[in-house]
Amino acid sequence: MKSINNRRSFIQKTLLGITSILGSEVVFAKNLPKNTQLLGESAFIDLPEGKHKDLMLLNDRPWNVETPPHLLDDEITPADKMFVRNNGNLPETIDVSKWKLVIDGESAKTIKTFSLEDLKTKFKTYTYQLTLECAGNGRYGFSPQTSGNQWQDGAVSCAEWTGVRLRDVLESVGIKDDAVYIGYYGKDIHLSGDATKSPISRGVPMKKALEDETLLAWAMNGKDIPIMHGFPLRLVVGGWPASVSGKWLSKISIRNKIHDGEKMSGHSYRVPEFPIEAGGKVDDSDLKIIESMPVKSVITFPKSGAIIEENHTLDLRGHAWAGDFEVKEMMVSIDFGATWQKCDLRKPKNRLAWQHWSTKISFPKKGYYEVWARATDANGTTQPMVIPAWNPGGYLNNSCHRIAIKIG
Ligand SMILES: Nc1nc2c(c(=O)[nH]1)N[C@H]1C(S)=C(S)[C@@H](COP(=O)(O)O)O[C@H]1N2
Ligand SMILES: [Mo]
Repeated sequence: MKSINNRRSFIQKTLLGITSILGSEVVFAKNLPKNTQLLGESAFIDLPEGKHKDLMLLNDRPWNVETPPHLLDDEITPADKMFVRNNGNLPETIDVSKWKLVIDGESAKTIKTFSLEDLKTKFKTYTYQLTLECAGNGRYGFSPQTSGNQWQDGAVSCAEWTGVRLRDVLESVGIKDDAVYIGYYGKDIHLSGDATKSPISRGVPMKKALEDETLLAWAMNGKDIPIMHGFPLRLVVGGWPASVSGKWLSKISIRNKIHDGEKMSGHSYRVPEFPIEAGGKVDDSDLKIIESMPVKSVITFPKSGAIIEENHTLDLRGHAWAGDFEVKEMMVSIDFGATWQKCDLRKPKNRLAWQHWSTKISFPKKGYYEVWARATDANGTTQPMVIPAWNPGGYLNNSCHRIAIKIG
């Protein structure tokens, strides 16, 4: 049995603003300009246990931590460098021997309950590398700013997940012909503490739920899933907003309609059907649920700000991914997009895994440069160089990743 230390925020806030940090009075709090965060808000708070010290803390209640791009350099993201996005508090205690997964719903032929042992012994086990990107990754780029965590470039991971196919388990329960969607429920706790509320309960259409790579996973990178990432059981759905990959999984409902759980409506994970002006309003009925994530890439080496000797060839590398699709071409530019050079691009280990790219570049003379990276998917869709369509939730910013380089 694991008991979990649910950290409390050290920041005391009132309607007027922040009054204390770590129990210390903010003496000149009344002079702090509106909407200004104190530097100290994150400086005194430790990252969650086991996380690399250079991850960036966005929030501690709930935990939201992102990975700077240069720490995404591993081919398979290790646990200590994996971003964390929690909508609620961690489950209080986790007893693996008593953990149950319930399958129910209007479109389930019966209701069945599985222990972890049942899942491990009654079904075939599969391992896949799966890319999980938060739909809000890149939100910091939108102007006007939208509410939510201001993720920069690092709310993405690709780990190796092991478990059983959701399809095999759902078929053993029986799926009625009118099934439309699945919805997940996890054991994390709503921020209000209200046990009747779920912090998040999302899902996917049956077609995605029944894909080979959609897993009920109990292992990540060959070990138990870390507590932060959903121990002991997680739904893992690669290529779609990571919010559909339910952590601390306790129930899946087979629904006869689009799942109506928490964060399936309003501005949550939905974008306008048609382009709107930045900062504009949009009717609820004109918002559609985000499905496959758009084509994107990241430069993981070198770190932005590297200073390189003149006449030295630079080895560049990173990853690229494109939701349900493969990436077919990877290019970089050192002249702000005027010309592009093609990179070596590897095939994915399996469908829905990110792809590794690399290249060597040389620079004409000393000075300041930026390297811009741009991926194109199998449909011919390319990453935009500027921030794409503004939307009220600040989702799907897949503009080119840029790093700064100085030569000489
Ligand atoms: N039960 C539960 N599952 C969840 C969440 C959550 O808050 N609770 N957050 C979701 C969101 S929005 C994202 S982006 C991913 C983050 O996965 P990670 O923290 O393992 O990187 O988990 C998803 N699954
Ligand atoms: Mo997310």
